[in-house]
Amino acid sequence: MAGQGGINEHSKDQDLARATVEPKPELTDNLGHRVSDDQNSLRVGSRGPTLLEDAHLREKIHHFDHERIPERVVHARGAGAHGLFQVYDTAMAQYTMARVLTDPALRTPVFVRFSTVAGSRGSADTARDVRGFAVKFYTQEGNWDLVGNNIPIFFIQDAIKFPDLIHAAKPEPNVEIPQAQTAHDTFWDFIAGTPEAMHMIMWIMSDRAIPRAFPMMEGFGVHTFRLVNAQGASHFVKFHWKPLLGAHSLVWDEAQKIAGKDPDFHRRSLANAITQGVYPEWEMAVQIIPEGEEAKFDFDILDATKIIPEDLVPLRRIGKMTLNRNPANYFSETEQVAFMTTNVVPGIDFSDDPLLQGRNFSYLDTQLSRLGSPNWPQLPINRPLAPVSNNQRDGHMRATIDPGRVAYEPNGLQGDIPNQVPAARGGFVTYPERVSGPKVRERSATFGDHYGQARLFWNSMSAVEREHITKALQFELSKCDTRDVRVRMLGHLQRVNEVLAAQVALALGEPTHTGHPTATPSGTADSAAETALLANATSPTTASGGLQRAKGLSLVEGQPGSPKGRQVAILAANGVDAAQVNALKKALTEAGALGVVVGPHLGSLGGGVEATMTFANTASVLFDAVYVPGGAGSVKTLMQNGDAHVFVDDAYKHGKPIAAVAEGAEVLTAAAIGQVIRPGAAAGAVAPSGTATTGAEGAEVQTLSEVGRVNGVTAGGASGGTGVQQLAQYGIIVGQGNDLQGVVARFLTAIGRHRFWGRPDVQRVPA
Ligand code: HDE
Repeated sequence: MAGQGGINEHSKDQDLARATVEPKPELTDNLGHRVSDDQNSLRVGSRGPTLLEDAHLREKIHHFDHERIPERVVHARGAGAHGLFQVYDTAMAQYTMARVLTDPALRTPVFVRFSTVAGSRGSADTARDVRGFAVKFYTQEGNWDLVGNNIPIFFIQDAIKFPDLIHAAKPEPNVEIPQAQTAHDTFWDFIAGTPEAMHMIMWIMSDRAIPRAFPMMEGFGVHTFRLVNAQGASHFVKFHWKPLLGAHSLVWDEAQKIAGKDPDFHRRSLANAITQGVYPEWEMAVQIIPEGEEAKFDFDILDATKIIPEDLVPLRRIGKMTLNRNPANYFSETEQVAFMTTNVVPGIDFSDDPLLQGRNFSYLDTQLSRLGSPNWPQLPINRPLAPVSNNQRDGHMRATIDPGRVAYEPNGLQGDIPNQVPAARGGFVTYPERVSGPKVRERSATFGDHYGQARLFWNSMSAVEREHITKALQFELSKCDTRDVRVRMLGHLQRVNEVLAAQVALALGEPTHTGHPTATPSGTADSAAETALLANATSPTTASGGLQRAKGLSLVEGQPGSPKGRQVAILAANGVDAAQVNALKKALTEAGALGVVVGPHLGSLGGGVEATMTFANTASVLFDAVYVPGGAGSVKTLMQNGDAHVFVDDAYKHGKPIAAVAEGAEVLTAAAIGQVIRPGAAAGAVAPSGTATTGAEGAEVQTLSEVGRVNGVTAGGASGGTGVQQLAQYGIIVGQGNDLQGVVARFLTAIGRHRFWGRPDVQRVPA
């Protein structure tokens, strides 16, 4: 149904269709001349020089020479999608007059662009970085851009430091190394001198900075904005996006490997999800703070380095965004889209957050430099659905024809139109905030606490998440060449948490300053001993509203537990048991997930099973789980295939669910993990819940080869023996062909849990 103003969810698609040109049978140049020869340039004789007269050659190469525009100075690497947003009800009308947030009949078209920040346009998707999460709503009152990130805070408090931050994070200017990484001297040198960044450092060293997929990321408007209702009353607001698939992450070893195996991992999976009809969805949530109540917090709501904990101001879920169409042309849509924080509609306004204020200058400026003309709002992806009418004319690449001799106001010749629109008829009026004070270059004392919320975030993490932050810092700082930079950072970490600082110090070969026990840092896998130490390592908070922990920060909290959106590798070769393949594929499809058969070659593996990927063209890290069906011939081939072993070893190491049916379990036994799960070996491991234990539970774990035996003994039993149950706790599902439905059901439940941390002896897996 068309909403008021005639805009509905299809309106932007129809608008873009007007600019879309389908290929036609006859080749022409750009001015419509039909081309008879597109193979040979015009030359004197067949071996002679080329003629200047060859207008076709010149035009073709002229266009090619100018096909690039400057990439974004930040957020250069991105992927976009179209969709719609709809609020649930009229409840927000008490806070805002923005129709997009108050009229549940409106299905407002949106274009969303996700991005990394530091890397160039061709960099890998899985770099450790903040992700941009920019939403353009094409509302009947003009475009509203919510240009946010997947982390709710930022590195700096004042826009004046942004160029410094970005210069430090980008490749070092003398050698342009390293690409899309913060693990280098200049970034950490800047951070070591910027204590206000410490809260953000905790977030970007956490799993949030290596998301599994764009649709599995939260989004945040970051700044405090302002809502204004029809009576002119104002409330402060924070915007959030909550993914319906839950928020999930990669592990660092995996993220690095994906960067090589498929640098387009996130971009590809977004496009595939939409093609498959598994449409990414987020609920919009808001935190509302009545004007006048902002002073009750022991932090400043204008300080973008602080969250407002959900425990203090609850989230209200007010509407849903669905992405359901891929762009037709990357350049025209995803590359040319121009977001601006200043794009707001009546009912939404700014706060005095100095970072937001600075952004409000920047985005207009950057569009000119990237798109080259003040007429960039006329580009199809940027032009609003709301009507445009003003006295602006001319400029490079003006696309409209604005008739008549009147291009000024006031005028009598044209009846003084276009004319101003009073607020009562929808004209935007800035909220008349009362401000006064001396002109100063000063930061408010209320912005002064730089460590309190860093500790709140740290405290709110599970043991495994603390381990991941610790390992990320060990990695990043160990890549800094300059010792002084490393040591200065240790000083800051000491103020966040002593045990954290000590563990990072050990990895850097520096003395620890703690009376706590320490554990020797390990390699690429989680260290059970380190995780156990970190489990109890908390620090007293400040600037956190009296909270020691806050809701909604840990990624292990409140996730939906559905396998939707996941991709499972089915390892198979000729002779695979087709029924076992089909049972899983069917169950996955019904759950909105995908099973992909990976074989030694593409095509038929017998019994109607088709391999669509090969051991050479894909890898374990590109999947969420691994399944090994039986079939004697298939299993025999896989047992001798080192790539199949790496598939299950990597999956084990990265905490991913693994399932094997019948003889399929022998592939697990033949891989390195067949050697690492043994009685007693799990002492000191972390139980699947993420809490540290010392062994008793783990000690019962059977070796995988014993599991194979148990399976044999209990063939026909529903769940096998103790060993099978123990393994299931670690997300390893084994069973017989006659319990196929049971295996599949348990596997899907395990996939819904995403990861199983604290598997025994994970450090020994050479993946
Ligand atoms: Fe941006 N930022 N930013 N930023 N930002 C840009 O605008 C800037 C900041 C964010 O997908 C640029 O069109 C300044 C915070 C996203 O096209 C530029 C400051 C947040 C995107 C710019 C910030 C963001 C950008 C580069 C400090 C999270 C990508 C190209 C005051 C709330 C949008 C462009 C897209 C892009 C400036 C800080 C998010 C240069 C000066 C904080 C998601 O204008």
